[in-house]
Amino acid sequence: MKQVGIVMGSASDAPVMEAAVEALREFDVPVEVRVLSAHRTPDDALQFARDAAGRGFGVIIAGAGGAAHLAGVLAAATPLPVIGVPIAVGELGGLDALLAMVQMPAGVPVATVAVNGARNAALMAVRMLALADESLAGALEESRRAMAAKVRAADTEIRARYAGPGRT
Ligand code: RP5
Repeated sequence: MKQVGIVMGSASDAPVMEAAVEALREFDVPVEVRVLSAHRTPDDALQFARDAAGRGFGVIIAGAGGAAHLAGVLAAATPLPVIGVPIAVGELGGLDALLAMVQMPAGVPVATVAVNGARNAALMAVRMLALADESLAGALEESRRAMAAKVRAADTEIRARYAGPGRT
């Protein structure tokens, strides 16, 4: 199975990005987790992106906060899909990172998820890999069924909790 690269701009991003690692582990998708900074170690970031397809990666997830250029820089140097996770740090609460990631120029796409949306980034990566992996597609369907079952159980519980006479 293709692996997923989970890249973050700083070790301080790890508490947010761990949700992506966890979600991918739920699906037994192999991951490599790195700290590579578009600003502090740009050569390392570019080298990782250039080598990624040849090393068996299928998708790269990139999380960064503030002036978040990491996902865009990686996307510039690889044909692989790059999913960006804007991380909430500092005075602007993640809006800075969200806008930096989502406003990519035409020709270099970054699929940006919500601020701190690392789990959804991982689930998007699973959906991408599942297109060419039947067993992963089956696991994804099972997980979607389990999620729906949980919501239905919550619906049953909430309906029972608030059932009773009321004004019509
Ligand atoms: C970004 O700056 C990193 O992705 C991180 O979110 C933020 C702060 O980094 P540190 O100063 O904590 O290393 O490049």
